[in-house]
Amino acid sequence: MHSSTLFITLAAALGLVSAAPTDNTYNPTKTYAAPRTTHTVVAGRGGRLIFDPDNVVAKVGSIVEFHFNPLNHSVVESSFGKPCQPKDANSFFGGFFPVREGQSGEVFQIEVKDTRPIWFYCAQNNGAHCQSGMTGVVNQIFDRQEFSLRAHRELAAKVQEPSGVQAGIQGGWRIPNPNPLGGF
Ligand SMILES: *[C@@H]1O[C@H](CO)[C@@H](O)[C@H](O)[C@H]1NC(C)=O
Ligand SMILES: [Cu+2]
Repeated sequence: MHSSTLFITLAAALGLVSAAPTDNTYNPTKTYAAPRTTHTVVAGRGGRLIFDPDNVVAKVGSIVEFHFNPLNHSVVESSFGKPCQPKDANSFFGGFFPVREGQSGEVFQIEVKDTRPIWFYCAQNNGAHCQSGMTGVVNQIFDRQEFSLRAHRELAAKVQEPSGVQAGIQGGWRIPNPNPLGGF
């Protein structure tokens, strides 16, 4: 065996280079990032109708992880101009998280897929949570005050209809809390 062939064969065996690309092999056109940043948001912190924090700055590819305090909150994706309603058929919805004390054993994670603002609200109509200000945003455009979270809340306060939900959980991952001792 020629020595360079031997090297390639050994290197392939050791996983240093891939021999022939198959569907499972390393794909150089894809980004294999380091562990992703997770931004935690707590719904209902302190028994209040809030998301905390409600204004998140998150890089593309990072995760926003919603935790749920009492009593029965939810999270749905909306749009700036139409608060308390799903943005469209693909908008994420984590379902409801009834919890009497502490925090729900489950969280809802979404991925930040691009740099556009992501508006969200709690769809609990028992107490009109969204209309009362239980809304938030990821990546607000800070130099456009007309599209601020505060302006969005002013619109939400005027919504007469009940908040909308999706038919089922979608657009993210509802999973057991990966860090149950993390507080909240
Ligand atoms: C939580 O709220 C949703 C929506 O209002 C409701 O359908 C569900 O029954 C509630 N769950 C509990 C346990 O109260
Ligand atoms: Cu709520």
